[in-house]
Amino acid sequence: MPITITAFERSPDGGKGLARDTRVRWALEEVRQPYDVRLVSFAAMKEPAHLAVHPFGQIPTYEEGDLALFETGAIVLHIGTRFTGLLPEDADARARAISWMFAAVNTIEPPILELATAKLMEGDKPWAAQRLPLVQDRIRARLQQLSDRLADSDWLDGEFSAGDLMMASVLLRLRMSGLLDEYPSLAAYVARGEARPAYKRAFEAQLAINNPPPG
Ligand code: GTB
Repeated sequence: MPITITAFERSPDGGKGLARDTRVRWALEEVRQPYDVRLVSFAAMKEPAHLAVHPFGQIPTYEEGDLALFETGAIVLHIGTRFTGLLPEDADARARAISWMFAAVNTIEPPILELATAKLMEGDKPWAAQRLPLVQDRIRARLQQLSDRLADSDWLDGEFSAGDLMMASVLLRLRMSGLLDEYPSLAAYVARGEARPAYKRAFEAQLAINNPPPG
């Protein structure tokens, strides 16, 4: 069944791969499934046709036959369940990988999003300078715990899994803030993710749309 995902017509990051379609592309590349991309503008995201697939009017979405999904955690979990290569066969190992996926979107990503909000949407508020270090410290607390758990392992639980894909994707967003580099083992962990051929293909595919070569 052909797979179609949606992505920004033009991502605000100009092709840095930070929009969330990259993690879905990465998952599809890991399991070697071809996919089509439907590009949507900010205006089109709020139109009924897109809202029928994504109730919150966002990207990415995932369509496969009659199945339409939103939320990257659910999409990557579906890809990992439907195809081989992202989730361990062993039931317990699979459950642990799924725990890491939830940890990525439910425990690590929220304070990272808070930082983006604090900088982009609240930066001009009189209390912004006081709030920012609090938000940064909440992120640091989680990064320290994650770094302690990762220790000197390559991946969070044995072989690379969808748990690592989600975690590395979430951490990538922190790089520009400098916070990731405060935790060298996590910076190296993210770099290992980025070095995977599947990630590189996903990154190049989104770059081709968001920052096409001239001419
Ligand atoms: N929880 C949802 C999921 O994981 O799928 C969140 C989806 C989401 O936030 N989508 C964003 C969106 O559609 C794009 S990825 N926003 C438009 C809207 O809400 O109207 C978030 C994003 C956007 C831009 C950058 N960037 O430029 O660096 C990074 C991340």
